[in-house]
Amino acid sequence: MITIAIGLSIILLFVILFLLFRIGTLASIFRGSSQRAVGTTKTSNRVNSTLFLLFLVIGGAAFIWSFADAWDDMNLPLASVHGAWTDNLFWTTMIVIGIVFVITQILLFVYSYKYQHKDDKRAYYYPHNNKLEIVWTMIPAVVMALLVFGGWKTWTKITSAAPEDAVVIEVMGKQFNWMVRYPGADGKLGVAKHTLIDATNEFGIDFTDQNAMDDFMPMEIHVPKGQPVLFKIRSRDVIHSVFLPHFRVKMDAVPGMPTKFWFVPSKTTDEMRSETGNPDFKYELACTEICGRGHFAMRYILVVDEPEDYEAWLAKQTPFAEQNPEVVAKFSSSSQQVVAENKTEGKAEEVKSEL
Ligand SMILES: [Cu+2]
Repeated sequence: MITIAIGLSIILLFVILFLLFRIGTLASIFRGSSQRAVGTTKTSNRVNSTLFLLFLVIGGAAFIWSFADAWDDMNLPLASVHGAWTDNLFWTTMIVIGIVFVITQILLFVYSYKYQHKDDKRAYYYPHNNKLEIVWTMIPAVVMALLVFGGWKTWTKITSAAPEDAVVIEVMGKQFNWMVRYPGADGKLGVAKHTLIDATNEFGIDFTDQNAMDDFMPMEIHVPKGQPVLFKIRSRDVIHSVFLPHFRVKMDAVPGMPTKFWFVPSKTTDEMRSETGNPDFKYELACTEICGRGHFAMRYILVVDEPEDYEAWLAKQTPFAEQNPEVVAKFSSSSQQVVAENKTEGKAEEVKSEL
């Protein structure tokens, strides 16, 4: 309510200023001011230049307020190794462009006020200066090149191939929830095909593939602290986006194009609870692509365990095939034709899931 009232007051202020400006302009026309002929009046210049200053003050205040208001959301506690590199890059860029932004905006609006039209003033004719142009072209070019180079180096490091011993987890987005699959004891995800998706087999897993027999789908993601975790990401319908803000992980889930992201969690959920002082703290996997009406509901909990707790959790999980023998039975009882089809098409899928 207060926000609406403030918004309305600001709009009203601008309307009043505009009306004052109009009155000033009309009054000067009625006075028969000769300055009207050259397309300007004293009042309009004064009003416009003052508005520039006003805009600088209000805009500056809004700029500072937006930062202050969003500060906690922008600075979530960090829980991954590569997150420190990302944050470093983000803040370096933010500080450099922030300083330039503030200086240029102040100069822009203050000069507009200072050098408003005055009849007794003439502009200084200064058409060209090579040295000045070289300086103001080279400095931004070098700074931008350094920022881009830094970004490229960090991006290369973050998107390098995952270590061999990474914990592999498949994350699949669909309207409107995430589904997660672990490869089980063999460490290999079974082949999945979109043609096999139905109400009982939401991943479209091909149970003629032996690697699929120990795959399991938990209700929460568990990962061990200090070990690399590789997300193999896909989507079943539209574009979704995997977002784990505390880990600085963000990667689109694109239908027909598997993506991946690997990271090393550096703080367990319990450690984060004591750091934030919030006993209910939970890491969250959110969708950060507006993917439809139920987008807001795409939330999945991620738990970072100490390695031994993670092993204990793993040992408690039951493979999907064991829990749903009737789904697997459909594969064994179906005709040899299905098996033959899978043999040929399965290869292509396997290549994809290796990505
Ligand atoms: Cu989504």
